[in-house]
Amino acid sequence: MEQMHRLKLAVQKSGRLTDNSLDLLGRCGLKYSRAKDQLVCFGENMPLDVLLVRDDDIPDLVQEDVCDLGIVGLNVVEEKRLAFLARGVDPLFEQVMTLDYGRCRLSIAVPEGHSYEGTGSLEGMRIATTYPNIVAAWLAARGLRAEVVTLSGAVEIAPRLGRADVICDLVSTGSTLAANHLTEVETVMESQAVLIRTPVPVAAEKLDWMNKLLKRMDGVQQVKESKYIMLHAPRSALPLIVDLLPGSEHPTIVPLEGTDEKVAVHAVCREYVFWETLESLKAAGASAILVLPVEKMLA
Ligand code: PRT
Ligand code: ZN
Repeated sequence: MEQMHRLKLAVQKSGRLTDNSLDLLGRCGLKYSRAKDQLVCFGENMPLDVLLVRDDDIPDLVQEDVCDLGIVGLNVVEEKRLAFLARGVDPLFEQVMTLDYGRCRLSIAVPEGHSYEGTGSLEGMRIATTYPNIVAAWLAARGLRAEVVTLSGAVEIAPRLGRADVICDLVSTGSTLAANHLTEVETVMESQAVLIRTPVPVAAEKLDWMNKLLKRMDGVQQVKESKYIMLHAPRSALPLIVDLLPGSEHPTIVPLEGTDEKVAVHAVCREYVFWETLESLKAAGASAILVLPVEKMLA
């Protein structure tokens, strides 16, 4: 197939998002060849090529129309979007869907022992970050004046080096902050991997596959969250129990042999089923609760 008619999707080459992103494409049915150190994976069964690049370059590749699609952290997308706007350039990438991995938050953290009494305490401070545009917008929205110190990495040691008073960095488990004697005080944004696309109309030859890929990605997302729940419930508790089932419409109610008081309830839950939900179901009278994974779903 002609090169120009192939879809191009940018993915992080080697980092926290790489494995999940390639796994997602695999679940969408893509088979590709990946030679060691190669920058492009050629799709063998779809007219789709995967460019493996640094995550920071992904929005730019979509911006410049080198790639039609990209998978990258929302934190990077938002920082680039604000950077383009600050330069008076229209960002040419838009978020299509969240992908539910690479979750983290961009947070402000202060050195242990630093007295923090709300956002007002940040007034006049020096804040070290690799996300200067997001931090500046967050401060501006709160009418705070603080100095943003832009670093390219190792933000967590900036206070110790005297380069800043506080930091704003990505946090997932919080162990990096703890190891550096920093206390998280504000969440500036929540982030996860997202799919971005160009708002520029793609060539008709590519559009079919683009739509097909987006539908499959959506399907993979739905199935991942979905669980099949089976439980026994006293008839009297049915309304309450059905109410507690997360994201399920029209559960199946099945009579149980030998009893009129109890029924079996079967439902597809389209939201994550937490232990807390099961505990609430049990407290409402449910018993024999089973949660099963859903393999594929065709709506
Ligand atoms: O080489 P390249 O530029 O592509 O990679 P990178 O080093 O810039 O990115 P990478 O692979 O570290 O992260 C890619 C994306 O993963 C980020 O843009 C986020 O969207 C997401 N992500 C999720 C994270 C984290 N969790 C995370 N914990 N990115 C970075 N961290 C770092 C954080 O900066 C801090 O240093 O991990 C440390 C904190 O982790 P905890 O667990 O100690 O809190
Ligand atoms: Zn990066």
